[in-house]
Amino acid sequence: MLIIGERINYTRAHIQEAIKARNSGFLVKEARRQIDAGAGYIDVNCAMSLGDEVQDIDWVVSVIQSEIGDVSICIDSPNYLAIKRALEAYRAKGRLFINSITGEGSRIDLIVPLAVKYNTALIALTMGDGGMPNSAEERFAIAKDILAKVSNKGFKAENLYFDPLIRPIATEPEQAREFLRSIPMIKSLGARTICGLSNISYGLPDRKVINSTFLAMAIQSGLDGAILDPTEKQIISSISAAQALICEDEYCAEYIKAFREGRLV
Ligand code: THG
Repeated sequence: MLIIGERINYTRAHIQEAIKARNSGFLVKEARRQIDAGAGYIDVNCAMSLGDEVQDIDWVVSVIQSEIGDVSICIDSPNYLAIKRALEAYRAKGRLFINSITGEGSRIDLIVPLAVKYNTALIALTMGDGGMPNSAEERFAIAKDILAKVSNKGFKAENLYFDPLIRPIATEPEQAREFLRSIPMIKSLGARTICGLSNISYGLPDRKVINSTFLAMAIQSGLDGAILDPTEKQIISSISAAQALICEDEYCAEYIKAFREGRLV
C-alpha cells in the first residue's frame, strides 16, 4: 500500500505561512515527520498560492530534497507550468508522481509527455468532459478512455494510478459503494488505483472513524495507494491491520513492527 503524505498543502494555514516566509526548517520537518510515520511519497501542493505557484513549488521541492536526499515527491498541481518547474527542480534519489490528469485531451497532450520524459508515475482522476461520474460503470468507462489516450503516448498502464474520486457520504451516501465497486473494474485494465481519503467524511463528526474504516474497506477492494495524513495513528493502524488481514503482510511482520515502533493506536 502506497502512502502519500498530504500535509504539505497550501490550504493548511501553517504551511501557507511557512512558504510565504520561506521557512525551510518547518517544511523539512513536516516532510520528515510524514516519512517517519510511513509515507513513501510527500505530496507537494502550492496550487492555492497567493504568490506565484511556479516559484513556490520550485522552492518547496528544492528545500525538502536538500535535507532529505532520497525523498520521493508527488507533484500535486492543476498547472502545467508548476508541474514542469517542479520536475526540473527535482534532483533527489527517489521516485516522482504527477498528480494529476483528467480525461481532458489538451491536458493529457501536455502532461503525459512530461511523465514519459521524467519517468514518473501518474495519477488520473476519473473525470471526463461530462463532469463527475456517479456510477462505478461511468468511472470505469472514463478510465478506459484515459488509458487508451495515455498508452498512445507511450505511457505504461502499470505506472498509471486512477483516482475514482471519493465524494462525501453525508450528502451522497451511495457514492462510497460506487467508488468501492469501481476499484476491481479499473484494476482489470492493468492499471492501479489511488485516492485522496478525507473527502469521504466531510460534514460528519469524528471523521477519523469514517476515514480509517473506509480505507480498510478500500484496501479489501484492491486499492493500491492513498493520499492522507500519515501522522494520524488511527489511519496507519487501519492500513497495517487491513494489509495483514488480506494476506499482504507475511506472518504479520509489518503489523508487529508498526506496534513495536509505537505507530499503532
Ligand atoms: N485526489 C488527488 N489529489 C488530491 C486529492 C484527491 N490532492 C489534494 C487533496 N485531495 C488531498 N490533500 C489534502 C491535503 C490537506 C487536507 C486534505 C486533503 C487537509 N484538510 C483539512 C480537513 O480535511 O479537515 C482541512 C484543511 C485544514 O483546515 O487544515 O488538511 O482527492 N489525486
